[in-house]
Amino acid sequence: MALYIGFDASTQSLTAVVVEVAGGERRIVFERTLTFDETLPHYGTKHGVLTSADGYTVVAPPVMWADALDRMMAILAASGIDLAAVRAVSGAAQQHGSVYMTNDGLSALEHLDPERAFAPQVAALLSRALSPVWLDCSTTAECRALTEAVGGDEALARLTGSRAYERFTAAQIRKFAWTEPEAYAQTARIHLVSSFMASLLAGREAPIDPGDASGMNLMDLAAKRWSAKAAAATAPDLESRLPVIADSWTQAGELSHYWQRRYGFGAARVIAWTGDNPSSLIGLGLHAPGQLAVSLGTSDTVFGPIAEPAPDPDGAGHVFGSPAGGYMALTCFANGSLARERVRDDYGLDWSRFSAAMRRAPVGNLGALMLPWFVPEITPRVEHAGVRRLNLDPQDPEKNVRAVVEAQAMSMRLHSRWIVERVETIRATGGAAANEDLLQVIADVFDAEVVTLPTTNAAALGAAIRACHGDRLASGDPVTWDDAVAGFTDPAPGPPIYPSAANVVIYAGLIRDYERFERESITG
Ligand code: XUL
Repeated sequence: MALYIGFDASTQSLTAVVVEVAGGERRIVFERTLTFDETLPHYGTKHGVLTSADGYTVVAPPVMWADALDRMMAILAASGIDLAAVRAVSGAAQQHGSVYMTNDGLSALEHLDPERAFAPQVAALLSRALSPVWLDCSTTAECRALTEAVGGDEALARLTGSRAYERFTAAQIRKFAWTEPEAYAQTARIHLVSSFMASLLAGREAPIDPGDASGMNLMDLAAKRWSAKAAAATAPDLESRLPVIADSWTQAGELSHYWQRRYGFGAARVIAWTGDNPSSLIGLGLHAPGQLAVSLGTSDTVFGPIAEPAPDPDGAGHVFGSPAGGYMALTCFANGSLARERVRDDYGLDWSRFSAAMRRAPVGNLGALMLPWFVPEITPRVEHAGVRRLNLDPQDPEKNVRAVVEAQAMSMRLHSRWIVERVETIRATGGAAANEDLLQVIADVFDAEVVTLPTTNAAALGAAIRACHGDRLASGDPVTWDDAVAGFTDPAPGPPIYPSAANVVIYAGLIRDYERFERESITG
C-alpha cells in the first residue's frame, strides 16, 4: 500500500488530498482545506489577497502560503495517516503569481530549522514580501511594452501561447524591475507559486513545469524553453533569475530535513508542482482532445486538452502545457465565485437561499441580462469594473441571482468555442460544482451532460495522481496516464445532469442577445 499527497495552494485556501494505492484499489483517504482568511487572519487578507484601494493592484504574502503548508503538514502528521507509507507528494498552485528570492535565501532553503517556527524563516528567504497574484490588473503599460518588443499580439501568442496579459508573470516582473530596481537587483530567483511551494517541500530549488511556465508569457511554447527574446523584452538579466523548466513528472528532491524532523515524514519524493488548472486537467481524467471541463472556483475556467498549440484566434484564451505532455487550451473568467458571492451577499442570501431564489426565476429570465463584472474582467477584456444590467431590476433578488449564473454560463460557452465547438459531456469541478442548480444552467446553455467527480478538489486530486505517476516513473515502474487516473476520475455515482430540451431552446436564443450585449458593452 502506498500513499500520495496532493496539495492545491489556491487563491483563497490550501487543500490537501491523500490517496491510497494498493494494486488496483484506489481511494481518497484524506481531504482537508484551510481557508487563509479564517485560519491565518493575522495576514489581513480578504478572499486570500490584499487589494489596493483602486482595485488594480492585487498581492498576497507568500509567507502566508508557507505558513498554511506548515499547518497542513502538522494536521497530516496528527491525522493518523501512516507517514512512512507516503511515497511522494506533489501540488498545484494558483497560476501566474510570482515569488522573489535572494541569493542567501536560495542557500538557506536546505537549512530550515525544524526547531523553529517555519513562517519567519521563510520570510528571510525573500527579496519581496508581497507577491503579485493573478487578480492583479495593474500592468497594462507593461503588457504594451512587452507586446511591442516581441513584434505584436500574434507574434507573442504564437511564441508563448498567449497575448500579453496583466496577470501573466512577465508583465508583473517588468513592473517590479522598473519600479523597484534595488529590490530587483537583490532578487536572485523568481519562482512561481507552484515552484516556490515545491522548493519549500524539497529544501532546494524545484523546477517550473511547462504547465505553469506557459502562464508567464516567457516560455517558448513549442520548445518548452525560456524564450531569450521574451525574457530580454521583460527585464534586465531575467533569464539568469528564472528557475529551470523541467517536465511535470520530474522529481524535485525528497521531503527536506525540516519536514522529516519536525513532523516525522519519511524521505518521500517531491514531484514538481504545476498550475491549478493544468493539475485539474489530470484530476478530471481529461487527456483526449475534444473533451471539456469547467472549474468553478475563485476564477471560473473552461479548459480541455488540445492536439496542437494553436492560439485562440480571438486572443482571449491561452494555450498551456499539459502536465501529461502535450497541450491544453483554457479561457479564464475573473468574475467567478467572487461575482456569485457578491450577488449572494448583496441580497442577504446564503447558498441554499441563493439556489431557491434562482429556481423561482424563469429559465432565460424573460430576457433580463447581467454582465457581472464586479472586478475587471479577463474574458472578455474589461478594464473598468462595473456591473451592467439589461431589462433587469436591481431590486429583484431572484432575477439577479439567475442573471449572474446565466451570464457566466453563456460567457463560458461563447468563449470556449475556440477550444471545442460542441461537446456531449462536460466535467465540472471547484467549490461551486456542488451546486446542482448552477450545473443545470451549464448543461442547458452548452446542450451537454454535466458530470462531477466524488471530490470537487480536482486540482489537489490531480496533484496526488501526479505524485503517484512521478514516483512510479522514478522507481523504474512507470504507469500510463490512463492507468494513473483509473479509479480516481470516474464520475460520481448517480445520473449526470442532463440538458433539458426546452431550456436548450431558450438559451439558444438568449445567448445571441447576451453576445450582442457583451459586445456593445465592451466597445462602447
Ligand atoms: C488562469 C488563472 C486562474 C488562476 C486561479 O489563467 O488566472 O484560473 O490559476 O487560481
